[in-house]
Parts: sequence; C-alpha cells; structure tokens
Amino acid sequence: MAKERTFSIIKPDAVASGKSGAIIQHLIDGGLRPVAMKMMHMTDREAKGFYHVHRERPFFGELVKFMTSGPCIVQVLEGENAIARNRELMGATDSKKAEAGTIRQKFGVDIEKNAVHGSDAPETAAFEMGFFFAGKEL
Ligand code: FUP
Repeated sequence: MAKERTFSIIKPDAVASGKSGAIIQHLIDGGLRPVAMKMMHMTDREAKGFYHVHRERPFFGELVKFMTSGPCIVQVLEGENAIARNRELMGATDSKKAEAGTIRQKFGVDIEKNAVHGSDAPETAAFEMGFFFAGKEL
C-alpha cells in the first residue's frame, strides 16, 4: 500500500472539552502521523466554503454555526492508505451510532458534535488540504 495524505479537523466540541491531545494520540497510534497542524477559529466564509457540497442540505446553517463556534485544529495526516484509515478510526458520522472504540464514539456527542472531520476521497482530500494549508506548510 502506498503512503497517502488526508485532511482532518478536530472540531470545536472536542477542542473545547479538552479532547484534542487524546484524539491526536489515537490517530498516531492508528498509524497516521501529523505532517501539518494548526489551531484556528473558522470564519463564517471559511466554514461555508469548506462545506459547500452540503450547502443545499437542511443542516447546513447549523453546521456552519457549530464549526464557527470556537477554535478547531486542522491537520494533514500521512500514513498507509491514510484516507480510508482515518475514516475507519473516526467511525460513523453520528457519534451515537459510531462503533465502539472509534474517535467519534469515544469523544463525540451526536451527529453534529461528532469530534472530527476526515476527507472521504483523494479529490476531497486535495481540495481540503489546499483550502487550509499553503504549499510551503506541507
Ligand atoms: P462525514 O463524512 O462522516 O463527516 O459526514 P457527512 O459528509 O455526511 O456530513 C458532514 C458533516 O455534516 C458531519 F460531520 C456532521 C454534519 N451533519 C449534520 O450536522 N447533520 C446531519 O444530518 C448530517 C451531517
């Protein structure tokens, strides 16, 4: 398997409740090494741009409000099969339904406050990394 990069966010709920360190360690233990990382407070414009694929969905407004509610940590992770591996470590979207031992099950609350984001395909990973990181940071 080839080494790959993916994009990850530790969302405002998890940062606010002090889970960032445990989540980063969980990712590292799962084989994903952070190669770029920064804490930021997303603007309304950034959140709308990042989640533009969801702009027609009924939860879009709430999602943007939540993602701009406090600081988050954006990261680029590297490892074997990183995109799929990260999704596996994250678990299902809804923290209430996520598999035992996954990040969302351990550190999230519900379908909105679900602790982490992870790219779902090579195209979205490339878009998302470029959205928050300049080439010189990677
Ligand atoms: P995921 O790829 O698992 O992050 O899930 P989606 O791309 O389907 O959804 C993106 C984000 O929208 C989720 F992380 C949380 C939010 N969401 C809601 O708030 N309500 C929903 O019903 C579905 C998704």
